[in-house]
Amino acid sequence: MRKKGVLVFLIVMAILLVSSNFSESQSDYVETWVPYRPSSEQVDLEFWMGNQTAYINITITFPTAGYDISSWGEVTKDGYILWANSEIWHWTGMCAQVITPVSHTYELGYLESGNYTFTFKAWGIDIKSIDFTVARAGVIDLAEQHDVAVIDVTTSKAGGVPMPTVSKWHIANVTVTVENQGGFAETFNVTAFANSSAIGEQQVTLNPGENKTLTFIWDTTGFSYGNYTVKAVADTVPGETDTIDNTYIDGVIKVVIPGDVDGNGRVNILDAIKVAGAFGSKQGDGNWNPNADINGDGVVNILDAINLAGHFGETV
Ligand SMILES: [Ca+2]
Ligand SMILES: [Ca+2]
Ligand SMILES: [Ca+2]
Repeated sequence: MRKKGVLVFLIVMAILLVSSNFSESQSDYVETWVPYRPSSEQVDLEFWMGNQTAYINITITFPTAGYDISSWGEVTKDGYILWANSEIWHWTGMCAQVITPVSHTYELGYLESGNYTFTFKAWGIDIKSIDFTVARAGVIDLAEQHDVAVIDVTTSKAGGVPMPTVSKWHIANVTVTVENQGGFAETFNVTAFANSSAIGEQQVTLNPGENKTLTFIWDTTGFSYGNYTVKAVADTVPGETDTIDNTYIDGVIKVVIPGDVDGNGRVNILDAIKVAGAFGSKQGDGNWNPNADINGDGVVNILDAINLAGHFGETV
């Protein structure tokens, strides 16, 4: 009897315990926001540099839509250690059962060269860290340098066969691209040359990193027949040390008798055939031949044929 009494007592106690637990969990089960910490597997960190500024992209993948980030935290820095302490919440009530990635970008600002660690925290606890290296060889210098450059020169006769030719008394366009590779806004002159003769000069103002394309029109009227090296020169700006890139040499272009399309020194039937072959074409067309555009107006038409006819049989 005594044994049985103990058993009943235990059963009653067990029932009471279960029911009290049940009622307790029932009463506690309210729909509310509770602090939440993701696991490191849920967090993806990616370091990148842009415009001399360091950034960390973070993506947290939540298992449902029932999460909220009230604060991503401020980036804090102590030497080579950086961190941000976030505040993340989980909704205990009903929510959409969809995997929900949430992304953010931390701006770390300007960092000196070195090896760094960034740690993402939630509610003061480390969740995930990423190590990264900032290598600024030359980059620091760039920001402190004055450096302009000519990065490309091309003419409207580029691609002419067997060499680019421009008819005397007519024009070719010389297209010059200049760039500010330094850290200061610069205003400077750019001069295009045929050999040592200036074709034209233009002033340009460029912000750091900016580039601009300038077009010079080379009128060959005052130029003798023969080969010319086309180049462009950006004037050295105050404080500039890298001056080699201020000059860009495009190549050789030949000033010829109007109509000497192939530049062999005589205007003959072979030149006429080349004009005929490009007749009706303009820049960009399949049969476009820049040399056949004798008057340099961007199309090969009757005006070019007339020009050629006017000099037919001439030799240099
Ligand atoms: Ca330069
Ligand atoms: Ca010829
Ligand atoms: Ca033409």
